[in-house]
Amino acid sequence: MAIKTLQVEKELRKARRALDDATYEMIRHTESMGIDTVFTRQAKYDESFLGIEKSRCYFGSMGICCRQCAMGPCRIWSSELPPSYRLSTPRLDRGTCGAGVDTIVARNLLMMVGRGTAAHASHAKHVASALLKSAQNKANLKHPEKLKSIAAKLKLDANAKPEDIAMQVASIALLDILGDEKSMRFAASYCPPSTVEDLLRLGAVPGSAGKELLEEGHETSMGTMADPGSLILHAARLGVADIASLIIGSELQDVMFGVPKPVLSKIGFNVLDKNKVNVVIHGHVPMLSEKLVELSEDSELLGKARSCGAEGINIAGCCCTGNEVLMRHGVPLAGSSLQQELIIATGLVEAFVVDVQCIYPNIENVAKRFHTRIITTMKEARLAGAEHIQFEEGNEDEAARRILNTAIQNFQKRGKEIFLPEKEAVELMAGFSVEVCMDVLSKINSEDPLKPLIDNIASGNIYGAVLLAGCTSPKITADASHVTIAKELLKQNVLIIATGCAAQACARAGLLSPAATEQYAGDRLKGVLWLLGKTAGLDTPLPPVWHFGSCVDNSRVIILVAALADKLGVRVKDLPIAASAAEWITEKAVAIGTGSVALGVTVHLGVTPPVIGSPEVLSLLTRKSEELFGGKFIIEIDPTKASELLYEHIKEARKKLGLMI
Ligand code: BF8
Ligand code: SF4
Repeated sequence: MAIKTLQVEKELRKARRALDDATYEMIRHTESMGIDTVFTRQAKYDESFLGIEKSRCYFGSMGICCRQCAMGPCRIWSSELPPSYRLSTPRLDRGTCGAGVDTIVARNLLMMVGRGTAAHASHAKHVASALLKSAQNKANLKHPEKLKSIAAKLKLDANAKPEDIAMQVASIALLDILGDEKSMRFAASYCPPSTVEDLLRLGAVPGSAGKELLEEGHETSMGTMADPGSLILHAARLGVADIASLIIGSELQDVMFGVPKPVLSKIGFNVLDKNKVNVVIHGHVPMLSEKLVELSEDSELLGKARSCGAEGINIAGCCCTGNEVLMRHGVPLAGSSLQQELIIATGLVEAFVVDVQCIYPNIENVAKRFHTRIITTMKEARLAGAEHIQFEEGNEDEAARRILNTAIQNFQKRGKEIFLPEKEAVELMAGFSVEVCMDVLSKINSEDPLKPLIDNIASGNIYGAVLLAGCTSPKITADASHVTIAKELLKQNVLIIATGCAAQACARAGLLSPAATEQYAGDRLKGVLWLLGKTAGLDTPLPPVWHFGSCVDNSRVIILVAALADKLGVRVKDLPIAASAAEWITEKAVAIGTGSVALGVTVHLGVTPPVIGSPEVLSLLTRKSEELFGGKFIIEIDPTKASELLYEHIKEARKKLGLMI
């Protein structure tokens, strides 16, 4: 069965490369200019030559390739491989060292989870170090309330001076990331006690993220851990370390930059302004971008922009850094990770500023065709030909001014090759957070804010909730899987929460607007969204898809889910909820997905994971994990079928809880 999923992917992407009309138009525009993008490169893998498919490597797709040592690389024979592969590969079910297919697949998966966790833990480290520095400098902490709530979770004295709490919180966070600890305090403090019990029993409570990563590096080195079960258990432990790292990053960013509140904004290439200096910010760590947003209204810089003939400075976001500044300031989004090259190809970007993660190396090549200056800002993510303006905790002001000055000076060099698609930018509402939910709910029941939510779930007005998370993928029709799943489930009164590029896909399809509630939500859900909208002081319903932020903000959803499980006295696995990474791409998505499964969440994957070559690993992830952790992966490439499976999962949970089905 397994390899069929690769064929389904191919059929889906043949239909259309991107669901969004504006993206589609930009792809055609770049093709007409001979500019190479992620979409054209993906298409090359679909070509045939003399009847031979130039497909992606099937060994890699199935996870059955090992290049851990110089006796290899080794590739394992499988009856599922296409004939040409079978003929050119020795019929061996082991590598030269004797590693079997299950070891190789499990080892490869653990390494993916490791890299994803390293990315999030490194992000968390930057944020914790910045908080520590602010506390040491006795800098004014803008959001002491949030700090108090973190202190309460960590069982610290919430009434101590803010800088003392900040110092303790940051120190605990840094120990969780780099210390030689037995268990991560953020994991143990934020997960429901029943989950912590389960994880302890299974040996899946992580030491620090760094310690787990060190052991992961050791275990996956040649000739070390060969037991697939132990490798997968370590992946689960690292996944939990990943979730704890998300919590650190997201919670501490709220302390420094504020808890998001509902904001109205837009998404689309047309948020770029022909009359202004356009600066696009892309990546994940929002510390420098916060400053760029602030200084885009600085009178001295605005004066300089005007003297260069521009009407002002326009900041637009891309991917998760974009989500961060959208959530806190309403900064419009130009696009998601997949659109990064297309954004530059509008010819309207003076500076494309990147921090870390999901940055395509090819942006340099696209930028060379225009006047756009690519500026890297963090030591972890440099591009050989780009200008580097180093951001360090504490030099934000200076670095941001240099960047904006560079962009302003570049405005006059803008060329004539400007192109914007016809489709206008789409309006959206973002800025959902746990605090916002509790605030609105407490207006309905101040004594017990979760009660109205639970009552509506119990009655079936909210049949369940699904988190759409992760990336958008060119391996299928980009955006289409998220949007299909959202629309199908909304009809069935399932509330949709979205983060990362998935939220942006929903936004492009108009699902983040109150008007979408009328169009797509089932009647019962519509009633709840109207009630919440009115309670929040709006004269519209809330949108049917709630934008909960960037990928690190998946932690917000975990915190909400933990609160619900706690309140109901049930385990996370018993709740009528699920998650879907329908178009996942990155190792980070694998880490978050694995961590979520370990916490008891069922996670759908809509792009074939590189584990299908091992029946044992496949079974561990899609079946046995449910017995052990309560959560499991569902692999289904067709989004309509995936919606049915997610709905069935929720229905089953409702049945077990004795709720109306
Ligand atoms: O961390 S969804 S493509 S941007 S990995 Fe990357 Fe995937 Fe987008 Fe945000 Ni998340
Ligand atoms: Fe081959 Fe074993 Fe070396 Fe992997 S570790 S490349 S399976 S010999």
